[in-house]
Amino acid sequence: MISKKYITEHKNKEIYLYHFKNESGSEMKVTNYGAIITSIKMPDRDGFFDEVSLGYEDVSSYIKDNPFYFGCIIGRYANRIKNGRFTLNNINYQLTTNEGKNQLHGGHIGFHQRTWEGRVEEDVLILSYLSPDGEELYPGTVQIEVKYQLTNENEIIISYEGVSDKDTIINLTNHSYFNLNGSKSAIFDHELFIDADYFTPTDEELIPTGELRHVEGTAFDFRESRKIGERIFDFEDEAISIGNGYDHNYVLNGSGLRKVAEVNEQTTGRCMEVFTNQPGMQFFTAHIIHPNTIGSNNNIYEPYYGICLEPQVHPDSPNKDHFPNCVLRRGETYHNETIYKFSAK
Ligand code: FUC
Repeated sequence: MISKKYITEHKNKEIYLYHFKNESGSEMKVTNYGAIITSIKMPDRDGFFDEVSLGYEDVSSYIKDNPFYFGCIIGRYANRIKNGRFTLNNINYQLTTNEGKNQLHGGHIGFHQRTWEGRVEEDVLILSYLSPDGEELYPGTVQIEVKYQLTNENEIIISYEGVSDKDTIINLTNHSYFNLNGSKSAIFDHELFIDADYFTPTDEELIPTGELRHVEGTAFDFRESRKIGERIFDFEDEAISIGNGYDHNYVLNGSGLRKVAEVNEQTTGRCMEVFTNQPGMQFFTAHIIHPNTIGSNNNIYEPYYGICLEPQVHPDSPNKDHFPNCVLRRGETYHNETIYKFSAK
């Protein structure tokens, strides 16, 4: 069931909070400002419901500033594009730049700071946003639709579609920070499995060098589930030191909609599986969260309090021929599907 509550007006548009509740009693809240998931409540092994995603209590906090990109949809291009430049159909494009000379997460005003149109169809919330030609200097007017659903099996299904009137590039993701221990401690003891043999190391500016590096024998090997904290501060590994922990894109094994990751938290028994049709996934351990950040439910966050698992195409794909395709041709439909499935053991 989805109920809708009016919150405020922002730049002449109405902002709502949509409250999802399923038959198992699990809940999710989403606002049409930034298409942000503001809250996810899931049971532990004793049936106790608690907050498993980082966020703020009030929607107004997100409108004021969401510096860590809690819960939002990122677009048009998730992660970084080197120098904010790319070439498509022999035309050189210069995008806006908002992190030094590079573009991060869509530029100055990304999709996470836009107001989306919302409509509810049964148990699905459909959020749409029309991104005009030239927005953040991207080519093409793109019609975006993001659908959010919370099933009775405790799956959060996010499906994305986009259609452009000109050839362009696109890479959408959701930037939720998960913490299966009720968002009450750092994520070092969370156990992680990622089905990937390779990751994409970066330079100091977090732009992939183009190398696909095998995870074997490195701190990046999560092919067998193990605690995130085990090697997170292996600073002799240059990649760990650049990312201040993990801030890296994995080259996911397989293709099509498949299981790519699993997180387990032993004290609560909570488990989250990730399924996606995307070729890559950014694994980020949230060192950027400011100490003493006041989050929802009066939780106080510190650095390393969340895990982002952001299915996507690899960062800077527009400038790397051997990286997955991120070009959306005129009239074609972009389709991304990602599922976060919760359970307790
Ligand atoms: C992730 C990271 C970035 C950035 C951002 C807020 O996607 O890859 O480095 O800090 O989130």
